[in-house]
Amino acid sequence: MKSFGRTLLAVSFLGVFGTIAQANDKVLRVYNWSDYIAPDTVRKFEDETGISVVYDVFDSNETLEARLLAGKSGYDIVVPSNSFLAKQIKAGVYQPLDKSKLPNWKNLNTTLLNNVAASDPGNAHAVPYMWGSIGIGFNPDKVRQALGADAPVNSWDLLFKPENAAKLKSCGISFLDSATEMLPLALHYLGYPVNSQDPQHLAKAQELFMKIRPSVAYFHSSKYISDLANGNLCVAVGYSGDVVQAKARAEEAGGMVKVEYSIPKEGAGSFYDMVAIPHDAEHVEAAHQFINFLLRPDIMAEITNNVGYSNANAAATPLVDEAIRNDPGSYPPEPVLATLYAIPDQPISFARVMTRDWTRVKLGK
Ligand code: N2P
Repeated sequence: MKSFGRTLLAVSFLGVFGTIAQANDKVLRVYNWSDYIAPDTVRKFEDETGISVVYDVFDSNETLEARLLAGKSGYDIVVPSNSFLAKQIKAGVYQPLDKSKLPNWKNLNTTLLNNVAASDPGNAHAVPYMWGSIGIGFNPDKVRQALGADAPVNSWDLLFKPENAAKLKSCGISFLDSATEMLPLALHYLGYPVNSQDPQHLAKAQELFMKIRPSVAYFHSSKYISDLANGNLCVAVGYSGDVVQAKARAEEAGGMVKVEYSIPKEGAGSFYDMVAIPHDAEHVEAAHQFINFLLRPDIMAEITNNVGYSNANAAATPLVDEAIRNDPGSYPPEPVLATLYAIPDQPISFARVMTRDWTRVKLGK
């Protein structure tokens, strides 16, 4: 009886621990940008693998980096932009990928892989996911009402000339809330190198924003999608695919509100967002399974079709909706591509200086 009891105890003990071990293997914690996946991507992965995904979102590299540098993030998959990746790799934030577990790696666009190898030599730590530009999302009817038929929607003058910003104030202007993306935009507009660390250049960039600050409704990196779609904003400096999504939402709502995206003639910032596994991830096997799943052409094409960003998967291109492939916001033509600049990769210490200056811009003092 006694021994039966002990066996029972041992069995239940094993059972409990077996369940815990299994539960650990069957979980994946993902931290991705908001509005950056198809509605059923995660469910499909869960159905196919039996792994349950905890899916959280952020809307700026600054937020993600704060989580990563604070210590254990708790995530198995994160998606930094290439401008943040290199320094995070150097800081030991990521583990190398086990490419033997990523047979779908072969689907990636090799030119693009070479480009991102500048931030991650040998593509050892990260997989390119999507890329895009930071341009102007606008409501053509409202902008023309405020500035006339010749409104310079193809130029950053639309926002950086205080007289234009003042006329747009009543219909709403927003900027992204990201020092590392918005200050280089002002530097570029002023003709300074986008990666300038010269305090005088930075002061001028700050001044440019200060002059139009009274006309800005808000600084936020995701809210503008619904505000553009609902007609609550007339100009938003935003991410290409997010504006494409705003346009799609406005059309679905009946098409009363019009939304367009412009890459200004002076050029715009571009980014590659990269999928990586933190060094202290607990579910490394599941993380590789998820990355390999994302690298499937059908899965990747479905994501692009829903979020409006170009992906890095050559094999997925024929599966991308023609409307998206022909949308110059999502897939800019060659001459426009040539005007894009890479968002600079700044050391953590200088990024802090930029964040301090940006906080002053937001406060308006
Ligand atoms: C998704 C924004 C992703 C692009 N909402 C910025 N890296």
